[in-house]
Amino acid sequence: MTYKRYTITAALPYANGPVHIGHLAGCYLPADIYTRYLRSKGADVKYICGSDEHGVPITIKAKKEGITPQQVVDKYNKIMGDSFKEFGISFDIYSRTSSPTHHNTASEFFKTLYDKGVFKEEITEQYFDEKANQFLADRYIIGTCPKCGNENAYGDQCEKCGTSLSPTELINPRSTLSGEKPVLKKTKNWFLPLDTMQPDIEKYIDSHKDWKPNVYGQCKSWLNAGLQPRAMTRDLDWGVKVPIPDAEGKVLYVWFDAPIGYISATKDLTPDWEKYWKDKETKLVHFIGKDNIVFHCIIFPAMLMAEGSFILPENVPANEFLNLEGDKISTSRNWAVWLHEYLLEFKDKQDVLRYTLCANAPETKDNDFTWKDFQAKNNNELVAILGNFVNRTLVLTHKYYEGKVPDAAEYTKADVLLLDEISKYPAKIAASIEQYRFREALGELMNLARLGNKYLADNEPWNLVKTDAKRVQTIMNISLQISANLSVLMEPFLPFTAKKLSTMLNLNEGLKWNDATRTNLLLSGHQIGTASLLFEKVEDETIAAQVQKLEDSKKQNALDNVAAVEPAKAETSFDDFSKMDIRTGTILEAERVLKTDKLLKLLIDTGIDKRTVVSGIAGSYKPEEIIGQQVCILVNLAPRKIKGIESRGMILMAENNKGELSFVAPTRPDMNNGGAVK
Ligand code: B3M
Ligand code: ZN
Repeated sequence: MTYKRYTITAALPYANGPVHIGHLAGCYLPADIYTRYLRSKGADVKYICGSDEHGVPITIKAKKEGITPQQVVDKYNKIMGDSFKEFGISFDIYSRTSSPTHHNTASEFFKTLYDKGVFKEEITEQYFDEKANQFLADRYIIGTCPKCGNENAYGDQCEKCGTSLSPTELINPRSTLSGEKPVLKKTKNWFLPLDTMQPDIEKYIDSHKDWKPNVYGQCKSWLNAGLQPRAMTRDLDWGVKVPIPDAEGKVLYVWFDAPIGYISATKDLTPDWEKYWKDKETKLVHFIGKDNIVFHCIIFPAMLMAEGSFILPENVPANEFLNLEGDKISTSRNWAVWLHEYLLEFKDKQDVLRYTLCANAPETKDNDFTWKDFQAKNNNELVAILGNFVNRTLVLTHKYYEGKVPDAAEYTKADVLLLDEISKYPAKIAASIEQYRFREALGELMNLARLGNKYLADNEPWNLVKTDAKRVQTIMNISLQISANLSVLMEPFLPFTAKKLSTMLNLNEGLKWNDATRTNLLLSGHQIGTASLLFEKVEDETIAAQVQKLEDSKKQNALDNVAAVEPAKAETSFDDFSKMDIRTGTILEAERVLKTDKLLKLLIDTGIDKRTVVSGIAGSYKPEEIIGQQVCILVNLAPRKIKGIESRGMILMAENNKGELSFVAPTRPDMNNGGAVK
């Protein structure tokens, strides 16, 4: 099917930190290439984005920085928007979900579904932090993932295995506000009945077997597991207020409002927004990262279906993750290449990063960004192939013809074949782009530059010029045509370089993609501008400095981790301390306490007596490995019943910042049991 227009979206990034290379490679760059290509084809296309300013990630950040959520989003909306612009990410609009348009649009959307009776109203038990006096939605709660065992899974999703979760599924839940174990408390929320909608969603997904295997596969696995109703409201105070009676203190679930953000942004962009969202002849494509698949492929389409007047996403080309030097990119560990910092080192080299990230895009599997590879791609590909070809062509044109395009006197057979091959490149590159295979598309673009490079190397115009000036004219004419075509075709990938090259060639502005099927964009006699290098070599020292910077942040992290100790306790008196009777002792027997993960039942020789102590150390020690272990034991602690066993005393343990325990024990081998610890 052919489309009249395109609505292209890239995931709305949370406005809680600056932009790094993982963001760029994940969706903004591929979506930008796709959009620029469509524009070059003359298509009617809108590239929509903005920042996601609701949800727990924002309020958590605000708490950390000691400012209000509004201050957080104001700060990062600006920083992020600037970074995108600097890297040529050509959004038609970069909006934000805190805008009035968005609040209205999201409210209306909810209200429509509510009035249609779509939601199931239900009182359920939700986790509540009594200390913080707050319900714990989504990222306010962490615990162990029931699917993969990751101990730090969020209440809405496990980032390790990608499973979407609800807080009550977490094992050992804890509040990220206070670290406390939360209690369950009743509250009313509104649920999208994904269970009853499953047949329609299934039909929709099944009609898109053409989606990338990772995307289609994830959707199928959710469907196979059976969809569950999902709450579309939250007991929180930051977000879009739930626009119905009886919903005091509740806001829309961030994943309900955020995708509607694409619609509100389009409204902010054009009064004609409905064409881009409601006309069947519009192709809607969402570019996202893999952790957002369920929301864009199942939940948002379900919302759109329930509303009834919108088109559905035609494709959701999600990328996998980009790692950095073999390690997961992490904002909190400062393990990232930040766009604004990159520009300080590599001024005017946006395209080098765009090139590297596209050439290495995590399209089918997670991929790694390394500085060594960045250098290699720049030096061996951009400089040695593309830059070298264009530079030789332009320099020779100035040298031989004072910068005027020479006449192509006569084509050889090989020339004719070459020209024919060149004319096929727009279709070749387009085919890859249209299948969202951007690395492959970029590879084809470079193949065109390689053709040019080889043509010069094979024909050696610099030697031939002494004997066959006429032939050299043809060679240079063809090389110039290839350069012109390259400038048109590289635009989606390397927009800054494309601009530079087209200025150097003094090309007509407004050349379109299909013009590059011609091999006569430059007429003979056309005056070209001055030549300068398109790319410069990146030296070893520059790369070493970047690697060093990452090493430094690793070191800093290690220091921060050490610093992350429990706060100091209040002062105590010597008297109070001496009330504690602590003795050296030896573990005689040890066994697990049934039906518990953490507890061991120990028999201790305290020198005074032999007694039973229940100790929460099973996570760190196996019973059989601690028989005979010397310990320090507080012997005058009041007895306590633990799991029905009377525990008399407490073993002293030290804990590291990973929560692992170690005995605090005498280091001399000749310490008798019952020795006083003072
Ligand atoms: N803000 C998640 C993210 O930044 C989320 C995307 C919203 S897209 C509508 O990964
Ligand atoms: Zn998991």
